[in-house]
Amino acid sequence: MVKKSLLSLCLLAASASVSAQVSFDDYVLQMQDYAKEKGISEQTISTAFQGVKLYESAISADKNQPERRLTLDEYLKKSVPQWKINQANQRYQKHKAVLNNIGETYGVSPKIIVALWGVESNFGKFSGSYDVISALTTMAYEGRREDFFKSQLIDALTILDQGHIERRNMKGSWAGAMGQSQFMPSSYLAYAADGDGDGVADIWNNPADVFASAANYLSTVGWQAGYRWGRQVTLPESFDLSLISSKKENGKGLQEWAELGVMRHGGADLPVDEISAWLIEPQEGRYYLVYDNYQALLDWNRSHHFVFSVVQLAASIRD
Ligand SMILES: [Ca+2]
Repeated sequence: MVKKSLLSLCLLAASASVSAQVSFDDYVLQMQDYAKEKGISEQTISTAFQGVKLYESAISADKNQPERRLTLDEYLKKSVPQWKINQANQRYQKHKAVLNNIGETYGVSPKIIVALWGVESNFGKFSGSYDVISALTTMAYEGRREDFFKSQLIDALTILDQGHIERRNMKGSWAGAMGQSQFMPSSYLAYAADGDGDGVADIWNNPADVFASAANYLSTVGWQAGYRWGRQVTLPESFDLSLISSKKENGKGLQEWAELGVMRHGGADLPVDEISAWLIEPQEGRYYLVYDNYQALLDWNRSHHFVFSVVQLAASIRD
């Protein structure tokens, strides 16, 4: 009896966590008030929320993200297939002049820009067809990360308010990542840039704007022109593995690593440079010393697997 009532209490609690909120329609009204408080114009609010809808598919996508963590090799096999390498090379050749120009302006590697484009949206072919205002409102309503998505929603409304894109063209992923660079609205406001000089940062349709926006992002978060992202290394026997860290703050100068016996993969000496590096092990038994540029990519997406996809795809591009 006790057990049974406990069980029904649990069931009640479980259903309450899903639907304790107001209805979606009422939630939309709350968001409109919230947007007004945040200074979004009446006109934008009235048009932006017209026809806003609950995306059940976004909620299930959010709940069904893969749980099993693939090894780095398994992940790279899926994320950097041969056809994507071929595409990256074709796109690089096609847009070479623009890419080199933008790469020079921002001090960012053109190959990394193309690789980001490929990993994020398959070179603009898959940038998401969700209505961004609806997707963000849905994710805020779902509630798992309500504060984050409410803040992204306000940023999306700000983008509309500032006239960067028309409401009906503001498309993205189920989580609200927009355009060919898959920028969240906050990233758009912080980093979107105009690559072709027409005064608009159109990350949805214009490759030059996509490249400039990605380059602007990386250079702003600390990309160092002329440096690589890192390199695979070999550790000496009886190395202190507690020095492995996923945090840049635990970096040391290359010279220090050399004194600890760390070598390039294959056994040659590390290069001599003042640059700080930190030691990661993205797959068991495989070690890399990584630099500021790795951190810049990690800032873009906190997944080490993501960063390795980008650098591997970039490395496959020939001049
Ligand atoms: Ca433009």
